Amino acid sequence: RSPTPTPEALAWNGTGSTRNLFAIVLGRCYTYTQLLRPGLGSEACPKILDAFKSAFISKNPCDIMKEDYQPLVDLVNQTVPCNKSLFWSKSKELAHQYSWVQGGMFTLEDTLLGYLADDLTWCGDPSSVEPNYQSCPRWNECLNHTGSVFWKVISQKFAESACGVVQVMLNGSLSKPFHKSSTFGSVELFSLDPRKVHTLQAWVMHDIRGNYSDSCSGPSIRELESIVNKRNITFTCQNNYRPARLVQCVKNIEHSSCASKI
Ligand code: NGD
Repeated sequence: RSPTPTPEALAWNGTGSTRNLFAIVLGRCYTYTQLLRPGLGSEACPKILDAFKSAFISKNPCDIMKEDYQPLVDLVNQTVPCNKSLFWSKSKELAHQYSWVQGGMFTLEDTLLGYLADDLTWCGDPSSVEPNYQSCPRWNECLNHTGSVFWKVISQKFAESACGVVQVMLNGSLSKPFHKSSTFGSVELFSLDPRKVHTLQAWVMHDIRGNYSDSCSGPSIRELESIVNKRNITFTCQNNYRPARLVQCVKNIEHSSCASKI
């Protein structure tokens, strides 16, 4: 008799799950709840890992629903203080550097759920109880994608809970700093609650070695302004918000825009 063949995992076009995925997620959970923000309670970490696994293990990675992540989301009730939410689009590195140095602001990745998953790749396979380490779908390979659904769910929750003045850091070195199809433009912006959020402040940051351009008055930011105003939220915009520019200056200290203005 021939041995039973092991079923082949589905093959996708993107890189496979991050090696040691579950150890990394569990470790990050303890780091966050025990060292970075004690008070949230680290006892829940094993349950959080289980809920994360259950969301996608043994499932087709292109067939994940928002509901699959709901048990995970329900385990974490973390609120961000008013005036402290920082959204970003195409400016991840600077937004994270700024929020780390500044200390009091929260990007999504400064909250537990975002911290657990940032920069990781994960997906399952219908024929296995392990993550698929060989390949995962690319973001644009399918709609109900394991990773993109996760970020949609937690980005929406993050934006829904924001209050007071909120900030968004955008990339002014791109011809379109604001994209309606980005997660910020399609999920977060429309999840802000105008009864709680009175102002959206945009910081349009330019690469320090790029040319200066007044992106705040350009068509892309005007489109954002009109969406925000229609939602009854006040809009303000600043080119090269000085505290974030000073973070860029750490690596470019000789640049003229880094000179003291005192
Ligand atoms: O096609 C993709 C792809 N598109 C986006 N991303 C992708 N990753 C792929 N492998 N393939 C991921 O989303 C990538 O890690 C990017 O760094 C990240 C954000 O995409 P970007 O820069 O276009 O900005 P978005 O507006 O779509 O999203 C940023 C906002 C921000 O306020 C966070 O609160 O939405 C939240 N977020 C969404 C998606 C992913 C965060 C992340 C994250 N930390 O990875």
